[in-house]
Amino acid sequence: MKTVFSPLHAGHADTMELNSGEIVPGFEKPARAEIIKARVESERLGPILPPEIHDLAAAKKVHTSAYIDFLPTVWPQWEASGRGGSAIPFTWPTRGLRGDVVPDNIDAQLGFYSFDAGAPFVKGTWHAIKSSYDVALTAAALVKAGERTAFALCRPPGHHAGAAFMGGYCYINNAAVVAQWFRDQGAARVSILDVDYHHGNGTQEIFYQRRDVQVLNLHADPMVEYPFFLGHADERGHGEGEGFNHNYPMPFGTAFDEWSAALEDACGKLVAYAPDIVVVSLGVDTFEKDPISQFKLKSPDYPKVGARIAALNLPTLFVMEGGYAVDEIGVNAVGVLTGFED
Ligand code: Q9C
Ligand code: ZN
Repeated sequence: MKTVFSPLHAGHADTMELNSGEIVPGFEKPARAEIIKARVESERLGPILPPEIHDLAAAKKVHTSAYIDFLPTVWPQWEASGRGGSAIPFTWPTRGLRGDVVPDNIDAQLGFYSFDAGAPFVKGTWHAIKSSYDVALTAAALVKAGERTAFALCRPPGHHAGAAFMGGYCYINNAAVVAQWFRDQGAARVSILDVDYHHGNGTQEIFYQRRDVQVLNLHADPMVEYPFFLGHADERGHGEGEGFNHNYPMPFGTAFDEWSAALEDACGKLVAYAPDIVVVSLGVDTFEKDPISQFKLKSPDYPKVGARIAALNLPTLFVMEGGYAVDEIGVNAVGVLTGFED
């Protein structure tokens, strides 16, 4: 399997985040992608290719044009306001406030285009976001050209980003971008299988009223876990999209037996939908030692996940999402991929 990777992710570094009452170094850090890349090499998964550079047209098919145009302006606006550190929003246009006017102030704009304080900007953030997008589209093109599978080693991740919001370490929704791109390249139906520990709220929001992209989400119950405000089992899609969104919320402490039963059910829904292509939002924060998560998957479980996805016997693009147990992130993420190929 070919991997697409860009070193430009590394400019998105030294971020800060609010965690349990303290401002701490960001969990979503450059070592994540570097360790996965090193494991791709040591396991001889296949060649590692640089991304082709794309314009932003494909991003604007799933995000609003205003949101995408905003992203490259953040750091220049922040610097012009005389500050360093991490550009992080602190106020949001919640219920009862005006959500229809984009203010001139950069702090206000950050709140306008986000749902939380979890998508910080530093100097290199925009170029990392853009490289992650280029990585996803380049890997998608490999599958379109006839490869059975490919690995988009994206960083930053994407599944929390919606049509007009960032959050949860995510800015451009890479999985949504490539799903739409496959549709535009002639795929009749695309399934997105999101196995990240957190609900892919952005992906769900983008496709909620559509039937041409099926969204299957396995995650921690939003009653008790981030992102909290989406991801319940009764969210099944709306309008034309009704019946094409499937959520599998699971309790803290979920181990592979229970988790794989949900995967099995999701695979049944996927097969019934008969997509032309599967996009896997590949998070490995389901791991028992993940520092911000509460599931109990073990390293030997990940190849089984890959094998189950391979048994679908469909062209499959893996798009990297979360996973914060850095020491084991390479073993676990690449474990899914080698399990797929075995
Ligand atoms: N500061 C992904 O896995 N956690 N995003 C908030 C800890 C946010 C996770 C509490 C987790 C976001 C792509
Ligand atoms: Zn996650």
